[in-house]
Order: sequence, then C-alpha cells, then structure tokens
Amino acid sequence: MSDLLKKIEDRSAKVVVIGAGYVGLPFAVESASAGFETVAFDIAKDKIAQINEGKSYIPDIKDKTLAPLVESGKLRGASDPLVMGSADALVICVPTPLKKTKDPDVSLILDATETLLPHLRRGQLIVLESTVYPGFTREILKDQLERTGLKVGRGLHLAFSPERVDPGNETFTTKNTPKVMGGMTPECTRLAVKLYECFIDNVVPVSSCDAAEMVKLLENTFRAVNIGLVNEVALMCEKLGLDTWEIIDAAATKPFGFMPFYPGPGLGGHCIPVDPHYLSWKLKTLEYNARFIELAGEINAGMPNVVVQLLADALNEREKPVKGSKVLVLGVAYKPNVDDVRESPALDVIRLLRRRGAHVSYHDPYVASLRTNGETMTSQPLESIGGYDAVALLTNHRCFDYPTIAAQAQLILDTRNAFRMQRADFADKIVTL
Ligand code: SAJ
Repeated sequence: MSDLLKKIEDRSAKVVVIGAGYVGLPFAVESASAGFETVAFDIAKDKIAQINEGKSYIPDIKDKTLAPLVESGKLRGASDPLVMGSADALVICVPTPLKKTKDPDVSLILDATETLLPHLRRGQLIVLESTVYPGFTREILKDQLERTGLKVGRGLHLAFSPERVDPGNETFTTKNTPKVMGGMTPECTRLAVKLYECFIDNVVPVSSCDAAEMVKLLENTFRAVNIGLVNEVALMCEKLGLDTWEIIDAAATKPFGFMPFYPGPGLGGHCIPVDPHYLSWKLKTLEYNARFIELAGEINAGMPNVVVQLLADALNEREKPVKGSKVLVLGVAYKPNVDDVRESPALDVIRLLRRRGAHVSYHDPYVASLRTNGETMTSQPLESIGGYDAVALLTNHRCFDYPTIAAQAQLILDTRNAFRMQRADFADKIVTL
C-alpha cells in the first residue's frame, strides 16, 4: 500500500487547501472535521487572521463550526508557503475569471502553482478544483509541476475535481453534494477518490482530468443556454401578447422531459456567465464554433437593454421621458438572498438608465454600497418609494414586502414576476417582463 494511501486511511495525511474562499474554506472545514490536519492557505492575511480566531467570513460556514476545529488544532490558516512542503495533499481552489477579452484568466492557478513548486515533493497529491477549460490540467498544470523534475503518475499524483458549491444553499453542502473526480492516471484517480471519500458522501470517478473538467462546463453551460432560451421565450411572448410566466408555469406541470428556467434582467454571478466561455474559447483553438454558447451569451447579455426599453415604454405611457425620471432599482445582487453583485445585470441596467438621463438609486438590504462606473452608490431606504417615477425589481429577495411596495410605488417594472400576487390588484402600474 502506498504511503499516501496509508496516511489517508489512518487520517494522518496533512491537507493544504490553497485558496480559502467560498470553495476552499468549506472544503478545509470538511477535511478537518474528518480528522485530517488541515491548513487553509491564502495570500489574504486578513482571511488567515479571521480563520485563526475561529471567525468565519463565509456565510455558509458558521463560527460555531469553525472555532472548535481551530481550537483543536485540526484546522489553521496560513499564508507562509512553507506549509506546502509538509502537505500530503494540496487542493487548489482559486478563482478563474474571464479577462476583459472574454478569454480565460488562469493566472491565479499559475501563481498558486509557482508558489507551490519549491515545496513540491514526491508522494504528494495535487487536486485542482478551480473551473478551467478541458485539457488545462493535462496540458498546462502537469507540465508546470513536472518542471521540478518530479513526474505525474510516478510518485506525483494529479487530479481535477469540479467545485459544486452553491453559496446560500442550505440543502446541498460540500459534504453531501456528489463530487466528480478525474485523475491523470487510474492510480491518481484512486488516491484522490480515497481522500475525498473520507469527508464527501459521494465521490464519482471519471476517466480523466479532461472528462472532469468538461463535466463542470456542461453543468453550467446547460444553465446558461437554458436561461438564454427562456429569455428568448420572454421576447417571443411579448411579441405574441402572451404572459411568459403563465406559459412557463404551465409547461412546468409536465412531470418529465421539462425543467423550468425563468427570464430575468440578465445573467449574473461568477460561474454561469463565465464558465461557458471557457468551453467556447477552448473549442475555438480547435477550430470549432460553440454556437449555442455564443447565441445564449448574446441573448443573456442583451436582457439589460430589454429591461431598460420596457421601462422607457412604461414611463412613456405615463407621458414621462426616461430623461429626468427618478428610478429606484430594487435588488442589485446577482440572484435572490445573496450579497454578491459580481456580473450582476443590475449594474448594466443602472448604467443604461443613466445613459438615458434617468436619476437612478437602488435599494438592496444585502448590498449596503455599490461601486459602479467609478462612483459609490448606497442603498436607499424604501420609505420614500412613492417618490420615484418608477421602480425596477431586478432581484427578488425573499425579504421584500411586496404588498406594501405594490401599494406605494407609482410604477413597477417586475423582471422576476415577484409581484405575481399583486398583479391583479395593481394591473395599472405593474409591468412584468
Ligand atoms: N437566472 C435566471 N433564470 C434562471 C436561473 C438563473 O435568470 O432560471 C440568473 C440568476 O438570476 C443569476 C444567474 O442566472 O443572475 C446565475 O444564476 P444561478 O441560479 O445559476 O446561480 P449561480 O451563478 O450561483 O450558479 C451556481 C452554480 N453552482 C456551481 O457552479 C457550483 C450552478 O451550477 C448551480 O446550478 C446554481 O448555483 C444553483 O443551482 O443555485
């Protein structure tokens, strides 16, 4: 039995998670909870300090879960790369955004690996969790690791496992969400599966790193393309004079062969708008044009314009130009009940409304302030909602008092059918996407 396998089985293996964000910290907590001495490594010293004080900065991880692990010594934060040398397993969980050119930005993975190289040693297992394009682990990461003279598959073990963390999801956690794992060799896969099975309920081996990378991209491309489809259905229903939400709700009664998605003001977050472009970029290098991804991207990216035009038409019906109108954007987070504004379509809607001369404010209880177009906006109180010429509901947070807002607002553009219960009583002032 390999030394690493023995250390996994007797829980004496040391685990280092590189990147203590919304993926890495929950992973580190599960690893430490399973009995492994675990280090959450991050270059952000404030995160490390909070971890070592038992203070979580990730909403899904409570202090009462983190603190005992830190007190017991099972989990600690570190920013000194020296910790990597004593690790038996290193799990890389750093962000992989897009560049402004819509090309993949894998620089944080490359930087993390450069930091690791001087400490890399025979017998270690490296698992990459950051979303990448198919072939990255095999073509790029493997070569980078082998610059040390060590060989993957001969003493060094390398695998890819797509992250499936859904921030705010209280049903599916790191522990109970099935985890796909693909290694560079069958032995790499076996060791990585063995480690992950110690603290994740269901680990699903696949044939290679490339396969595991593609699984992730299929999952999120599936969402982006279906959201693009349903946004186009909304545009069709508008032309046909049909109620999009009625159509979708009725279609969703089909107990098989259908999965509802819902139109909205656009596509936000750091996964769905990004991941499909990793796939289309890679296919372009193979002279293949991923048309569904491109078309869905166009439709989704066009939704902020659709929303602004609907609002302009509704104001026009009331003989009010957009220019000079006071508009309150209700909800700026990229999806309900979260505080994350990354890629939020609200940012585009605010920019487009301002370009048309509207005076735009926002209210979002999850987002106290917002940097947009070089200025800082702050969330405005709802008390004066009747003073706005229009309210644009972009994010349907659970906490909003929809009946009161419907009663007090002059005009509402509802892009999420959040006012479904108020539409009949206020049909004269609620316009729904
Ligand atoms: N959106 C729509 N209509 C829909 C669904 C989403 O307009 O029917 C919009 C949302 O408002 C948001 C964007 O799309 O702006 C993305 O929404 P999302 O529900 O996909 O949420 P994310 O970005 O947090 O996606 C994550 C993903 N998780 C991982 O990549 C590990 C995704 O795979 C999950 O399916 C998703 O969470 C989830 O189900 O919550």
